[in-house]
Amino acid sequence: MRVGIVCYPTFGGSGVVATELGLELSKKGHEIHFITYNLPVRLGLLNKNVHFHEVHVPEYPLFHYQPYELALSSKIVDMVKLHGIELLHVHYAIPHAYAAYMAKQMLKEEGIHLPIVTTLHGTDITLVGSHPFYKPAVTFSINKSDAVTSVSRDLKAHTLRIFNTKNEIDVIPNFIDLERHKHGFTDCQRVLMAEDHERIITHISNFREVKQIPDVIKIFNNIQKVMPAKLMMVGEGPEKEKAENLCDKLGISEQVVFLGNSNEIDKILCFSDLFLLPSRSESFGLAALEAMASGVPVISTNTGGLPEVNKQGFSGFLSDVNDVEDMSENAIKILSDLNNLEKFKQNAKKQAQQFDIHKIVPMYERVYKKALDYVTAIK
Ligand code: GMT
Repeated sequence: MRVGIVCYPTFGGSGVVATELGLELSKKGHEIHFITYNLPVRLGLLNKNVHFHEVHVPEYPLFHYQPYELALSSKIVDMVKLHGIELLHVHYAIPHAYAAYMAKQMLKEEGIHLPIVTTLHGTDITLVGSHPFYKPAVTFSINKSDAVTSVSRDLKAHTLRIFNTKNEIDVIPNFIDLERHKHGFTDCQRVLMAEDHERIITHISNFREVKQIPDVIKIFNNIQKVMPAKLMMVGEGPEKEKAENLCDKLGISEQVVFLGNSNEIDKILCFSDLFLLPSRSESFGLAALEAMASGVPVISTNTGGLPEVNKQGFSGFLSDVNDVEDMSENAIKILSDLNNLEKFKQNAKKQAQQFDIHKIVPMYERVYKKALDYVTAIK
């Protein structure tokens, strides 16, 4: 099948899922066309099955806001016509599902019927999409999609609660390529980061408020009072400076390394002992799944879709949002005994197997087929 994928090309989870999905589909023989404003960060070399079409938004002084969705819908129309794209899969409702609908209508005028599959990722529903400024447009875009998927049962329930949706929503969880996270101890350059006797704690995110970055620092502060430890902070975002200041105030700056954005997440996770994700809201928590696939247990909150990913007392522990004391105690419980730590590491890997890319991607292929059949039947 020739599939167009629209996504954010950044380090965010939705862009990562879209890219990994496209790459896996291309290995299965589908022809994939990424349509977005930059080369997606996890997209390597392009080949006969993987194409990238950049959306340009010309600057014009009259526009206070440059009209990205206009440029995107025009690009979709052009690429569908040029490459014979048969189905469009948009990741993140805003503004992608909206632009896709416009493209679909323009193509219809020319007798081309393009099915639209929309995947809801989280903040497009829970934070941004439910804002009164966007809600009517998001509701409309969801209802006009030919198929809608959400990355967790919780996100589906959330969507049904706050939007007047008429469409069926298929839950397709995020996935992981377990082969990529398979590494022997010798592959891990642990010595570069910490001494043998130090435990390595990791957090990866976009450093937005929703990630509760100060809680990450406070939990680590409690851990390092009990055992020698280092904290790896991976990512960039608005809360980073505040985090650096908090480390300074707590006198732990020497033990905290801010690594910035990284394309080598698997290498960092390879030498990590524990992953912290104390988010206020999280539709799935792809970063936690990536950690588990590398055998890193997870201390998280119990919000949103996290209980569908991290299993209490097995792959890690879950606590109420902001319960720094409970999360610190659980972290110390896992880390203080090496046998216990090893058991949690093995369990984390086992739990990640549920989300094996080879189990999940066929679910998307079934949704594509359903959307294609539906559009063919009604045209
Ligand atoms: O918050 C992020 O990490 C970025 C955001 C995005 O849209 O890229 O992530 C959302 O989608 C991910 C992939 O489906 C999920 O794993 C994240 O849980 C979700 N973020 C939130 O719900 C806050």
